[in-house]
Amino acid sequence: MAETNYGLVGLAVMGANLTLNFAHHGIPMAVYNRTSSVTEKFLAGEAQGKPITGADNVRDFIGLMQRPRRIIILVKAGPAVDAVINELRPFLEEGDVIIDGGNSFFQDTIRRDREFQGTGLYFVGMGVSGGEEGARYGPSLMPGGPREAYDLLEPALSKVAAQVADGPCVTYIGPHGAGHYVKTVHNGIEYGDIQLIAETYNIMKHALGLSAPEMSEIFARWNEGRLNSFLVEIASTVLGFIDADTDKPLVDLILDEAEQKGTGRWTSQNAIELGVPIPTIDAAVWSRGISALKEERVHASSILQGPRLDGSANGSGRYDREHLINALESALYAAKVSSYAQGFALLRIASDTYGFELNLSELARIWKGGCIIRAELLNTIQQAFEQDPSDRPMNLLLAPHFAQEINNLQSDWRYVTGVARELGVPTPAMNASLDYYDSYRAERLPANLVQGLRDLFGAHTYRRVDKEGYFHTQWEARPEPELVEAVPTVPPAVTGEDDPVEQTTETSRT
Ligand code: 2AM
Repeated sequence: MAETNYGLVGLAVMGANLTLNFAHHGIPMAVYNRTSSVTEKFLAGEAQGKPITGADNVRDFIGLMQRPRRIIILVKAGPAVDAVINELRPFLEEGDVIIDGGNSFFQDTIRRDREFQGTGLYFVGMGVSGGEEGARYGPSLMPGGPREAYDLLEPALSKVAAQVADGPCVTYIGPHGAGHYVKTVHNGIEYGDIQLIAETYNIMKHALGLSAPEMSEIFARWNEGRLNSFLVEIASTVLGFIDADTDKPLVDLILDEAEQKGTGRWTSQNAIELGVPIPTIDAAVWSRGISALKEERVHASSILQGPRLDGSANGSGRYDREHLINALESALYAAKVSSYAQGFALLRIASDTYGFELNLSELARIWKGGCIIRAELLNTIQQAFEQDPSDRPMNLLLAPHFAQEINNLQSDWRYVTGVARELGVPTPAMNASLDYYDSYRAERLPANLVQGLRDLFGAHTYRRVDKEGYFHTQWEARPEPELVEAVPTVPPAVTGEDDPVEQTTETSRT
């Protein structure tokens, strides 16, 4: 077999397909899997006739590669990654690179990067998006870690990544956990996109009583325009699929319980930690959660009332079909832009917080191909963030192109959310996107009253619009507390977050 520097550990679906992708591009591969029968089967099957060799133990596997070795690990995220690293470590030599291509939690990647520092070895945490198909024919790759390790990998990664008009869908993301962090947020954005598409379908279904094949055609038409994207395209495919056994649209036979592997939740958890609002992704996460409560929902549907959801609104001619379909297209697009604005705002803050040095324009570029959220819209996002730092929008909604578009679309957007409310069709993500937009553009929010309430019950202080400083007010004349006899068994007061705290700031009593 030809000499190689490249190896891969973990021959499940993603690992096997990525190996075939490397080999297809003329990069010989060494492979290893914990269960050696999997390796044997792969070598005798799909890998036949290709420059792929394997070993049934780590020592021999390492011996198949020249230095500096570049070993991709594609095993289940979590302890398995550490187990594989520990197995490989004794055999690695100065300059070798380990690349974790799984869906690892970015804090684990930061820890592993730290553990590799000073060892002469390199650790790269690489997000891989595009599923099985992407891994085989061109994924979007998000490698993070030491720059010099990336430079070593760049020629091969550029070949195996998806290719778009302005280059391969790979770039150096940033140090330590940057790659896995960006992959996590990518998945969060994907959750938002999927939920928005599902809600749009649901409104269409209930307001107009359209069949799945009819809606398939509408999504196909939308895919020709500004909504052009992989997810809208496959929404059309799924809605148009007829089940051979029953001759019914398959989508109508699929149980309405959405599952999740956790990356959407990680995105929400991290955003909460950083105090960055990403309500559309949050809504997508909890929507999957409530969908999983199928039995409870079925029970509740017979007790809790709302408008009838039988498509009869269409029969009554309540909504003009063409008008509503066009408005739905506008609403889906506007809601998606708002969701991306949130996602990119999170990336910007996280980049500052964790020192990821993210280039937002480059992220939009490498998401244009290979990955699940690939879409026409990313071109415009890439351009918006390409500006000089002084012209770069703080928030995507402020990019002149998007601001103008949304200003024009918002009446459709409001109409659609109104229709959903009227019919009792839940649209958490669509509403969250609109609420984000309305909150972000609000010169004044009711947080003044929030601050007033907090100051009354907890002396938390507030600031004023007309004077500098922090203030506390004695809001009401309190009766003198009555003296009570001391009771020996009174438990200590539990201090909650919003209980009074010691004032260190300037306060003024009015
Ligand atoms: P296996 O075939 O031996 O189970 C997805 O589960 C991939 O990760 C599989 O290739 C699996 O190997 C591998 N994997 C899971 N846990 C592992 C571990 N602790 N050590 C090594 N490989 C592991």
